[in-house]
Amino acid sequence: NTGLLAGCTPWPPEFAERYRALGYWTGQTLGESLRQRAQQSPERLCLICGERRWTYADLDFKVDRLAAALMARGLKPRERVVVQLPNIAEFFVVCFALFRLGALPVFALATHRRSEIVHFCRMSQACAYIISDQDNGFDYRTLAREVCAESPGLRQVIVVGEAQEFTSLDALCGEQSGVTEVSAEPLSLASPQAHEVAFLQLSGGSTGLPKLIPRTHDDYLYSVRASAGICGLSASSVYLCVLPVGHNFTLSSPGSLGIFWAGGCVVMAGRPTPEVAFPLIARELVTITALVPPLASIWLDAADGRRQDLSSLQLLQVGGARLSAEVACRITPVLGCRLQQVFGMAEGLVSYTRLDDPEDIVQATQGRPISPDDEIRIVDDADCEVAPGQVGHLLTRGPYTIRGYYQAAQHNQYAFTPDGFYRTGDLVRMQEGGYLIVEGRSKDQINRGGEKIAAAEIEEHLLAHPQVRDAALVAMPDPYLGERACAFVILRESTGSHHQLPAASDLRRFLRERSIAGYKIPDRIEMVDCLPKTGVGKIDKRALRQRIAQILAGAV
Ligand code: J2J
Repeated sequence: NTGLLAGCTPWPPEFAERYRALGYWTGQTLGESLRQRAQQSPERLCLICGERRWTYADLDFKVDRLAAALMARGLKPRERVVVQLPNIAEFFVVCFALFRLGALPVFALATHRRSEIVHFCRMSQACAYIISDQDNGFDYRTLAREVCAESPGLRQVIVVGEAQEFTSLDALCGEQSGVTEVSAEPLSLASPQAHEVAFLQLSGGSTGLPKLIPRTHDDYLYSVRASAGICGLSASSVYLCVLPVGHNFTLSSPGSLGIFWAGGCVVMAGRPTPEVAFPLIARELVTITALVPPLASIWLDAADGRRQDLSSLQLLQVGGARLSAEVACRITPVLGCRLQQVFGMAEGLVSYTRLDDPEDIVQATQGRPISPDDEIRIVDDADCEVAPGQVGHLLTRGPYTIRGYYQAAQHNQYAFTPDGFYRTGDLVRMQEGGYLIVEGRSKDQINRGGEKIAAAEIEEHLLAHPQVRDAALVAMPDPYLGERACAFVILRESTGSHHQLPAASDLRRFLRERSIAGYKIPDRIEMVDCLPKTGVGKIDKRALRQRIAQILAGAV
């Protein structure tokens, strides 16, 4: 079976041929790219996690052993595996083992909870779920029990650390004494083909629950290689992995995969705080890292009175949300490194300021796309191209941008144009030289300091409360996170019932009990008697955003 995974949209053949002919798609898989690197420089340091220091040969070997063990346990090519791991080295053993098997990781965030994980398991029909025992005070085994109860397709849970009733990853990898189940020899697996889907990434979402994004080996490796080139990575690059390891930015822009491609070293940061990150930068001579804007602010404030030497740092990438000019202009003076703005999306398109761009471009734009074959259209509401320099909806198509979400035929009809452009939901304008400036958003999403919240998802949760009649989630300005989430809620009169009307704190508790990621709990809840409507009878979110912004401005 050489076709794409069912439920995925292939590139039309003429595009695929073109991307191959131009050398973007090379036919190499992610698993093979690690193998190649391990054969070229087996003794080079590849991964540092706490006191553990692995070479490329170490990682390659562990990957093969796990792949063999997973196969022995019945995992098959194209089966899906939800991977929810914190920033630890095992993440890469798991990913590459799955890549080599041709099984597909589904990258959940460590902050996701039952409601999201069950959704991913069901959506992807996952047969396995891989977690750490605990992290940041949270026990993932408890979560796994709840998830198993609601996800009939799950056959196994694999745990990094203390596995309790589940399967231990260490045992599978033969790293516990007396385990003979695994073969230490690299198995000759029928490796997947590069045009096939390698994994499912998460979308930020805007309508309902987050969609899954199928990325192929060919398209992803192209974006990784090109990103590594744009960022000047080499075998001497050292990347501090600060943001969640499975996020598209951290993984591929150029991220950990870019570093592995270049033969450099990835250092895992258990927490994104300066207290954890700065000593690691000083000790491991980190050269490059990636942050969201609020973290960049925290680092700048902490760096003023720092004790650590951060002079090894050459490049700080900032992306995921709008970077303010005030923060942008402090980075080089305070941290002594270059700034790079990154505007990207898990669906594909990534745009970078270049290392040799003048300062004003770096500070005031979100860069230009990776590829000469990234097609960009900036259009009005009727899909007509706007005049040069004007703001419009960003549509894009190209060698590493998906043509459809996973098993979402209906949603794909409006998320993509008939000729295959992805509707990013971002409002941008293009400056001379092809530089993009993100001016806003048309999608119904809150970007809470880089963490995306689909309004409809949270409104659904609120509407599940018996005393909520209607709810609308909108962004409100925040000096630190850029945006936070505010819910406007209409309550039902509790006529005839003895129940008191719920307070904001009750609604928050209700949401927490539904087990959703903490960052999605509204920062503010406003009880109202009615919600403003637009001409066509939809809730007027623009009016609500204005209302909460005014309330906040008045309250200052
Ligand atoms: C404003 N908004 C931005 C920026 C992303 C690299 C970097 C980021 C992501 C990412 C990524 C922005 N300024 N600099 O995948 O590979 C908003 C836009 C975009 C959405 C995508 C990568 N950088 N955004 O953030 O899939 O609204 O990817 O459409 O999480 O984040 O979110 P996500």
